[in-house]
Amino acid sequence: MFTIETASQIQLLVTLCFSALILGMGFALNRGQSRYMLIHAAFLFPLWIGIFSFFSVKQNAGWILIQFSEPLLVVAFLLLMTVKPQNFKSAQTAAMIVAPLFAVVLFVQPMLSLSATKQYILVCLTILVSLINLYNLRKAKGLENLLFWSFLCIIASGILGSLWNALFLTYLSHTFKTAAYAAFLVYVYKAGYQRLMAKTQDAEKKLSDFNRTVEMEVKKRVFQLQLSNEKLVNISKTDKLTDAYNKAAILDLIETQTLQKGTEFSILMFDIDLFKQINDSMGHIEGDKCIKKLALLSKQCIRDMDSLGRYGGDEFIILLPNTSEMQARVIAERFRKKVDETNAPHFTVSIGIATFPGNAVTTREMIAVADEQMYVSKNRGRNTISYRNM
Ligand code: GH3
Ligand code: MG
Repeated sequence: MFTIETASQIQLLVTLCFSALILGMGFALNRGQSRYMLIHAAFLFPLWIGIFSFFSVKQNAGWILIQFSEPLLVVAFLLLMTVKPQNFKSAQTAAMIVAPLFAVVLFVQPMLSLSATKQYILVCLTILVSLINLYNLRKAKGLENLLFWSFLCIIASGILGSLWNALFLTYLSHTFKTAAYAAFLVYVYKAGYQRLMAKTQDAEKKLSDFNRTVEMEVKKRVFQLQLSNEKLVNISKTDKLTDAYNKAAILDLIETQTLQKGTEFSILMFDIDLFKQINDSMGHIEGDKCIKKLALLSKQCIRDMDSLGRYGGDEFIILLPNTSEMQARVIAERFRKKVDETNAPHFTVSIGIATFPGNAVTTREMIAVADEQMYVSKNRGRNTISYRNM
């Protein structure tokens, strides 16, 4: 290991420690962002020279690091300016770009052996540019403030360290340099953390947007499924030819009525008279039309709360909730007359009435009574209504 005086040892140690910290933190907080990682990679160089200098027998490596530590930091500043130009307005940008150039020349000048006058001019220019920066510093906001302070400290460190050869000034220079590194380190940490937070928030927003879209899509699908389910249920309950309930569905509805306590309801069972003759004389297609017409007439004669079902062939049932036998007789008679008015072809119906609970108390019994009364009507010469006396 080479031997250098205490002041330089401190300077080397500060440069090494901060380079390692900035490098590590920059890489950790900016993973995946190649441009920022490249900037922080600038600190790999002093770190490498520093480590190398400890194991080198020559003094050169340590000296090179000491000489170039400030310019390296300034280069990192410049790189940051190029990445975030929107944060630096024109005047500030100009100052920030010109100042580092002077700073670089200032730090390199000890090796150039300039004359005293040229050194003096250089120092004056550096001070002037630093003052411009100081003025800009008042306007800088948030994190950029830290960068300006760091920059001023490094300029001050350079001026103090390279012009006069007094020991206390050397230590003061190192103090400024340490402050510059510390401010830069805080900037790297805060800016990296902010970017990380912004990235996380962005990812969270995208995730919640995605979740909302999925939720809406699921709701839409569920609604469509419910609709098609309802359609399927309706299809399974409906008679294709007449659009009335089919046998199973009308029996279910009657069953539901019988289960209600304290209710009274009636059913009308009816069948086209001599329908075979219509089929035989006019054909099945005309026969179908008669069945359809009968269903239509039935629907016109009943209330919204009533239900029409096709029991089979030319046989139908009308369910009349909250209807006594007397009321059912009126409805049945009105319906019989309406059918009797049909023409081309003219046909009639025979109707049987059953009332709950007077005639029957179960679905099966209700059907049996209505069927029995319908055949009573047939036997009485058709085109009539029949009911069992209670
Ligand atoms: P009744 O007065 O005793 O009822 O005499 P009917 O000739 O009407 O005798 P019945 O009710 O037993 O005959 C019903 C006929 O209806 C028998 C069948 O060929 C016919 N039929 C059953 N379903 C259909 C159908 O969907 N369309 C057509 N066109 N005819 C049908
Ligand atoms: Mg018939």
